[in-house]
Amino acid sequence: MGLIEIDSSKSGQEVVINGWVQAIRIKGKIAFLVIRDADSTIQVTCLKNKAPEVFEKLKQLTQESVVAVKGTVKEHKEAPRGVEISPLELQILNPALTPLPFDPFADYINTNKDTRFDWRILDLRNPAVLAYFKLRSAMLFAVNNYMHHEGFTFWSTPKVLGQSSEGGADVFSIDWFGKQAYLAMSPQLHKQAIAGNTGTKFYEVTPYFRAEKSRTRRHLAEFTGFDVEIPFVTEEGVWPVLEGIVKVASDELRKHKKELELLNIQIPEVSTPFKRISYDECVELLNQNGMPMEWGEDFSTEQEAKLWELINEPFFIFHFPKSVAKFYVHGVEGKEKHSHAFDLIFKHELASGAWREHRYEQLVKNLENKGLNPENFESYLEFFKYGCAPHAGFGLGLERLLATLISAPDVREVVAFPRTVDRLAP
Ligand code: AMO
Repeated sequence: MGLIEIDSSKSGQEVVINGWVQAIRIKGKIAFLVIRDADSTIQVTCLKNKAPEVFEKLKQLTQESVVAVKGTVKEHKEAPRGVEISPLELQILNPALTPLPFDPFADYINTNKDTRFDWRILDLRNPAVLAYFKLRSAMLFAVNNYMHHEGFTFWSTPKVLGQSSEGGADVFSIDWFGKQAYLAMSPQLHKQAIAGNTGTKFYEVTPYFRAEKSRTRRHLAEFTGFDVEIPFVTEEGVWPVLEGIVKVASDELRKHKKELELLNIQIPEVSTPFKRISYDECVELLNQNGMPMEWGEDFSTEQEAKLWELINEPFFIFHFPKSVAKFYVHGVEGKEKHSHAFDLIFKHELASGAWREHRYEQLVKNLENKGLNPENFESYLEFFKYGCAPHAGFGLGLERLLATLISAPDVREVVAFPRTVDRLAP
């Protein structure tokens, strides 16, 4: 039985509870245990004369051991939910070594992050840390539900590829039966293949692998992308979906009062549609506000932060220059240097996307213009030869979305076992 289910209505009943020993206090002939499970805690009060065997066993218990307790529910005014357990039997399912490598119940924000991630199995036992994952799960469930109702089909695409999916160098190479292969940096190539060739509205929630040597609070080497690709639309057709996802996520998170209270946070209200500001306007804004920037470059972290300070609500930056856009992005008709690539900024970049280039000859030119060899993209180029619908889409960084909405200090907080430049274990 889950501890959360035990309340005064169960008073007098015999129950069996399972959990971790969070605290042990022995005072002469009376002992108090605090037992914890994933949702709650309960006090077990053992009197030596009433349950002598349990009392003896209790003395050997170490903090964080796993136990099963059979006992009677008793009303107890001062206890949480007004009840405690009077034990009849105690079974030690697995004793924990002592001392623990660190105290998982200390103020986690001020505990050394590396210690916490080294001992994540203990860290995740802190209800506040666990709250991040309950929120993550609830958010994902709500967003998946939204996608289902919007008529999207959930697909899965390969994570081992014959080429770098983003055409970039930040790619992990692996050995694939004696051939060089790469871990997918995104599902870009195959999501285009699927939306363009099947006509379904594609979405996938998928790992991305990036060999970026960035040691920041926003970068992981393995993270989760929420990917969307829609046939027969340009970027204007995908913006409402992205806005919808962010809004549904924020509305869902706001419902989880217990977790928000534990983390002492509030979720910002999101109102849609988001502002749409062109790349050219953003460059002008920065130049007018003491942060000079060359046209044709990508925004640095500082420049993004400055834009956020000036605009202070989620916004799309559209019509990025071709110099910044990836090879698969459609150019803007009648404008030599602009593309249909966009970013969504919410404090920082949460998503990027584009209207894609679907014309075979133009795609080959795009690859060449980026210094990439079309021969390495032969199988991708085949996707466009036999009637591929025009399409647009985006990739949203799931950890960044969640961390932004719940004001987590670092994206690593919302990954159970983070992978970064410096971390490949546990
Ligand atoms: P992009 O490379 O911008 O676009 O990635 C999409 C989104 O993923 C998130 N992100 C990251 N999150 C954590 N750690 C990282 N190292 C990291 N890098 C990126 C960001 C980013 O906006 N194929 C395109 C998307 C598309 O056009 O559909 C792509 O991968 O939130």
